[in-house]
Amino acid sequence: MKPKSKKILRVLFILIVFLGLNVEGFISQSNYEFSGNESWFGTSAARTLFFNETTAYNFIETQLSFGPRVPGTLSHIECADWIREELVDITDNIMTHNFTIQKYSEPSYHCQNILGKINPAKENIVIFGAHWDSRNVAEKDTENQSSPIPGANDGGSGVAVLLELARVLYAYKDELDCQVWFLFIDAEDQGYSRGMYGLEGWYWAEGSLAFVNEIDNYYNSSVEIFECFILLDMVGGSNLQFIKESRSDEALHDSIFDEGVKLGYYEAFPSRPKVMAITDDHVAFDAFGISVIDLIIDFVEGDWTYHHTHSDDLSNIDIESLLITGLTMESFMKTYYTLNQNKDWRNTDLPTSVYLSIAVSSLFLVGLLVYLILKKKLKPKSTS
Ligand code: 1BN
Ligand code: ZN
Repeated sequence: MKPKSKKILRVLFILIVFLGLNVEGFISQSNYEFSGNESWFGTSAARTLFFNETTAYNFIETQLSFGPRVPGTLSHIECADWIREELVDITDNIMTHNFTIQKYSEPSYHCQNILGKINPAKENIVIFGAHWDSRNVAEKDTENQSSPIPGANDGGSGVAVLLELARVLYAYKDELDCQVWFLFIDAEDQGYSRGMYGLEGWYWAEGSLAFVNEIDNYYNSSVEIFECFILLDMVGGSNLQFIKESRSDEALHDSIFDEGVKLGYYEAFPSRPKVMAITDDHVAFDAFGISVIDLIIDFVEGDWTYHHTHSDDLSNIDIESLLITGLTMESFMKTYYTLNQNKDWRNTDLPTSVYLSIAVSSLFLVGLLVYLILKKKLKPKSTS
């Protein structure tokens, strides 16, 4: 091969490698596939988000000020009225789903699911849900097991994040390409555990079941489509670490965890989360055919040990956990619902970045092949 041809080939080879590495680098950066400690990125990305953790914390405080939100109590009615009042300025319309629960010869209880809608004229619907009732017993405490718990985390935190999320999303609702429902679910937390019912004979998640049974009264099934149901339960405790709830949709789970990691929240959204099946408000929505996720901690063996005890109070709320959850939810909405990127969460296609990486790698291999062929062809024939 002539020295000039050799030089051209060498330059060509270096160019191919350089281009390949750069495009790969750009792709992994644009998808935030970081490794190691990248918290600087979390700080800068978070600046474009508006979720305020102090506002959310104050929402928990207000709920606790009513007393335990147990169906059949005045505190329960007062809290429902307060949620509706809060929704007036941060949603476009508010509906109440009234229902009753009556078991055996027990009294009948009036319950209410409260729904606040943003952008009700849009076609696709994202639902954020949280239960707002609190448990009537403390079966996991060593004392006063028959009296109700404060429910700061179990109940209070989900409601608080939903209200603050509604406030921030409402402010830029015109940029969203979907409806957002904020569903405050009653009667979730009175089921049977360790020999005790919250309210005699009640199942877990009665409120979501009642709502889904009558969901046709809240949307027009011929023009509106459900995107997903995102349940927040116990999102405000210290040492926040979410699990992979096994009924949750894989694609939705992965996208939400990726969103958290993108913001630098590696501990809250671990790469290998514990897998657990939890009976919660997402079950009824899943059975209805909506993609769901239950964003929840391991309340059985995890680090937050106050579940269904009297210590589920403000002293065991970590304001940072409210921020982590709120920012991740807001970021998720910005990523998937501001650019007409509505996604089919049940379709578990590989992410675009994977296809792009494959395309770039193929390009690199083709280039390498061309180089090797040309090198062989241009090689001067041996004269001996
Ligand atoms: C989850 C959070 N649950 C109540 N609050 C449901 C549940 C609790 C189901 C304990 C089984 C046992
Ligand atoms: Zn509970």
